[in-house]
Amino acid sequence: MDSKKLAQQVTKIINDTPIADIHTHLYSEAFGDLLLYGIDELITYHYLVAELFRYKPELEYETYWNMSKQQQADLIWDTIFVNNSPISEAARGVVTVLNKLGIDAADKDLTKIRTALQQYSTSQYIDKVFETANVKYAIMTNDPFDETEVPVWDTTGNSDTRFKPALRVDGLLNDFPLCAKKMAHQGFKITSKNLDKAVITATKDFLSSWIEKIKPLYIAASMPNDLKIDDGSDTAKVILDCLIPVARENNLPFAMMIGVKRQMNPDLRLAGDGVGKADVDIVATLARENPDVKFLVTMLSRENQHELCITARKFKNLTIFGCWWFLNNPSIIREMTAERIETLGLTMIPQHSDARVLDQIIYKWTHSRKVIGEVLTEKYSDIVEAGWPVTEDDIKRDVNMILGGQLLWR
Ligand code: HDL
Ligand code: ZN
Repeated sequence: MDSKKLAQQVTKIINDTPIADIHTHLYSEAFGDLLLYGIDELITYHYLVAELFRYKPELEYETYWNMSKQQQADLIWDTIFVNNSPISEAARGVVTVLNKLGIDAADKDLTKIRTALQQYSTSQYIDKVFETANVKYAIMTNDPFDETEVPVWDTTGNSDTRFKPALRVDGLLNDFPLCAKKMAHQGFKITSKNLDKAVITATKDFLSSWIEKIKPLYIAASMPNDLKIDDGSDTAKVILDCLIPVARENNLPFAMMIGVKRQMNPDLRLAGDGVGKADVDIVATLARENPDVKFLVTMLSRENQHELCITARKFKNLTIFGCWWFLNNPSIIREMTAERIETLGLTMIPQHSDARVLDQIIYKWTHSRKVIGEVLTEKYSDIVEAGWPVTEDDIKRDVNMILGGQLLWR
């Protein structure tokens, strides 16, 4: 197969393979306003909020936060899209979504775009977006401490199989006392403020009851760049005495998302988080000490990536995934996918979308499919050049393994 044909084959197969999107912040329609979608939500995505203040440093934070959603979108649209070129990854993403939905944005008229998108009902739009993105399912981020989300699980629950649950428990690491109150409110007797034996048992019972209730595909928590598990802290106790044992007892993967500097700039609210290099030895220690637990790990710092690849080579119970958040940019996706294939072959999950707004799965996967496809083509070309035949079926098998969700189950 000559290199041009190979490139065409890989591109077609990667575009035709329905994606298992293993980490998003999307919700099915049953969750009401928790499901964000549409042009104003796209334009006010927190990535673009941070960029807005860079173009308009004179803008006061509170002035922006006091605006209506539409006013915020108008300001970002004029600033980033009309008066400048929407050339950043998050800005380009909005343009890709409009293009893929067949909406002409050339006259840059936001009112016209809003009107064009009003043709869809919510369920029609969910269908349209999933079909356009060719995503088979999106794993949600379900928080058992979220006052808006909990009642939905206690009433209608989720019946849309395109949205699959994941149990996200950052609260237990970030604010145990508050979560203790909420667990008590849900009927779990938390008898003291310290993480003593009784409190750990009650917390594990709480987690197991939620696993029973929502049937998550994994348990997840994001963790700071300065995470420590050997200091006897509450964070360490929650991870070692609650989350890992509960993952083991329920035969669920434990997803650790490491490297966040939460609220580096609180004035930016959701856009205010930063990134820091973390200690990959923690991942190695947990994987080594818990060989019967499956760890899914993504790290936020570019500087951690090569070390994480090599650590994954040492532990068969460790699968690394995604180009998370600040890494979800073509230049870094390319570098990370190449070093992962070179060190791990196909035993890794190259990407997740992290979409917060439904429409984003269109652009996040259009952009990622292109880059991952280019790297795969290069790697296939290398083995073809070395004399190894690569068939269409080989490529289909491989792409479905890394992007079709198979690895999540191993
Ligand atoms: O903690 C996370 O899951 C992160 O993805 C944050 O939600 C972050 O704000 C984000 O949306 N990244 O894409
Ligand atoms: Zn996320």
